[in-house]
Amino acid sequence: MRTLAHDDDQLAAGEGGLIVRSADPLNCETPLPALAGAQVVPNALFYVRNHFGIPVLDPATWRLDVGGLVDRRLSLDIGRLRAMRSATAVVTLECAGNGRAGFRPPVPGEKWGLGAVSTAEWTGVPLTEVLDQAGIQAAAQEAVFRGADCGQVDGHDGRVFFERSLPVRQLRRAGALLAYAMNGEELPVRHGYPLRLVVPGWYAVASVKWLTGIELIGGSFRGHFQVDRYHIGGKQLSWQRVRSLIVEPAPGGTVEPGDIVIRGLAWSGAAPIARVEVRIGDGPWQPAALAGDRQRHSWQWWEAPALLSRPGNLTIRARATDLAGQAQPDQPRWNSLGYANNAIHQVRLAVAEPSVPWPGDPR
Ligand SMILES: Nc1nc2c(c(=O)[nH]1)N[C@H]1C(S)=C(S)[C@@H](COP(=O)(O)O)O[C@H]1N2
Ligand SMILES: [Mo]
Repeated sequence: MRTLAHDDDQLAAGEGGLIVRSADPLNCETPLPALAGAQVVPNALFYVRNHFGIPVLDPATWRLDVGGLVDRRLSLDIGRLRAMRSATAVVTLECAGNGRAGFRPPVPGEKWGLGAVSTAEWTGVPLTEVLDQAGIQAAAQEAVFRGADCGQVDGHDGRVFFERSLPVRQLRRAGALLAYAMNGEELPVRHGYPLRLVVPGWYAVASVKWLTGIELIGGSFRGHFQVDRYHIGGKQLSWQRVRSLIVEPAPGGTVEPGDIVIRGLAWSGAAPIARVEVRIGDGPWQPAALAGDRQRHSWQWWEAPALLSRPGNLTIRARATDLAGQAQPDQPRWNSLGYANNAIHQVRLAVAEPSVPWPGDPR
C-alpha cells in the first residue's frame, strides 16, 4: 500500500499554519486564534490525527465493502455512493486526547494542547442508507468500521488496522455520514479520501478515515483501538464532554487597559449548549452571549465584554453548561490514558500600564 511521503505532508502542514506535534504519523493542531469567529475551519487548518502512515487510495479500485450479519453483502464504488441520497451537516470533531498536556501527573500519549478540535461542513451518504440497503440482521450487535491504514502495534503480531465499532442500537440516532466532501471540496487525503465516517457529537476516534469496510458482528469488538486505547477505565468513549475555550485574547498576551471583548468556542456532544459564563480574576461569573449560527453538532461562538482597568496579571476563565445540565470541572478528571479533559479553560493575561492617563486618574 502506498502511503503519503510524510516529509511532503509535513511541509504542506507547516505552510498551512498548522502546529505539527508529530511528523510520522502526522499529527497537527489547529491554531485556534487564527480562526476569528469562523463557523468552519478551512481544510488546510483542520487538525490532523493519525495513528499510522496516510494511505493513498486509488478511487478507481477503492470499494466500500459491507458484510457480516447482513442480508445482502455490498461492494460500493465511489460513483455508486455519490449517486445515493446525500446529506450535509456542520460537525465539530474533537480528539479525545485534546488537552492531554493539561493532566497532572502527566500521562503517555500525544501531548495535545487545545487545538485537536475543528469544525467542517461534511457532505456524504447517511450511514443508514447503506445499512438499509444491506439489511442488518437481528443478531448484529455492533458495526465495525475499518480504515485502510495499518501498522505495527506493541503487543500485537502482524499488522493492525485502524478499526472502531459502534453499537447497532446507536446507529440510527447517531446521524452518521459516510462523507466524501469537506467544506464543499473533495475530502482531502489526510482527512480520509475517498470516504470517511463522521459521527456527530462523538469523540472523533469514532469517525474512521479511509473507510474500506463495515462489518456487522454479533458480539463486542475487541480491536486494539477499541480495548487497548480510547476508553476510560474500560468504558468506551462516546459523546464529547461539554467544553468551552477562550480564543481571544490569546493566552499569555498583554492587553491595553480598557474595554475588551472575550471570545471563544463551546460545544457538547450530548446536548446543545445552554450557556457560557466568564470570570475575570476573582470577580463573579458573568454570562457570555452566544453568537453566530447555532447548529446542533457544531461548536458555538460566544462573546463577553469586559473592562480591564487595573494593570497587572489576570486570569480569565470560561465555562459552558449544556441543556442536559452537564458542566465543566475546575480541574481535569485524571485518567491513565489521558482522555476527555474538559476542565474549565483558564487564560493568563497581562494588563499593561495605561499609555494615556485614565479620565479621573489621580496621577
Ligand atoms: N483510519 C483512521 N481513522 C481515524 C484515525 C486514524 O488514525 N485512522 N484517527 C481517529 C482519531 S483518534 C481522530 S481524533 C480523528 C481525526 O480526524 P482528522 O485527522 O480528520 O482531524 O480521526 C479518527 N479516524
Ligand atoms: Mo483522536
